Amino acid sequence: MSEQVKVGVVMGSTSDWEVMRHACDVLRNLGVTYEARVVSAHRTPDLLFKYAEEAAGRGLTCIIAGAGGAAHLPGMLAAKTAVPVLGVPVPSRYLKGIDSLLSIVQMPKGIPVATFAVGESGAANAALFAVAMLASHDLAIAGRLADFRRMQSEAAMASTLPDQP
Ligand code: RP5
Repeated sequence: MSEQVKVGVVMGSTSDWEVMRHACDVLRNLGVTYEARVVSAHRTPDLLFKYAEEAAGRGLTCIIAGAGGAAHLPGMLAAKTAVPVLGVPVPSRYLKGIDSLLSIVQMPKGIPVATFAVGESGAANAALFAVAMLASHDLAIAGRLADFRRMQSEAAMASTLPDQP
């Protein structure tokens, strides 16, 4: 039997994948089960409602939602489920993601979306945040997160700058 999916990763379009794959990479590398799907607020609104309504019953612990432009997806998901939603603003063609960021971060009081940086750093950090939440009650995940952070620190300590003139 396949393992229970813990984290949902959704995005408004296949064009978001180049950013959102960084969230999936982190989850996979740290051994957290996830699913990745396209769910669009404006192109497939009924699917959005269904995904949000079924999230808790399916055992999702959080949903990482990436979208660009007038990025309704994270906020609409959060409006339809109490499962925590982590929003990732995807860079947009004309406004470079400022539109995505403001659309996601400026949620009115009452329905929160935890909003991360624009682009791949935001996608990766949203996944690391999800891992940190899971780590609080899963020792194996906590151990892998601690190893990741230790290796990251060691790499920074071992790094060198080019020779100076
Ligand atoms: C949003 O519109 C998506 O999240 C994507 O960032 C943006 C553009 O989508 P495409 O026109 O590339 O499918 O819904």
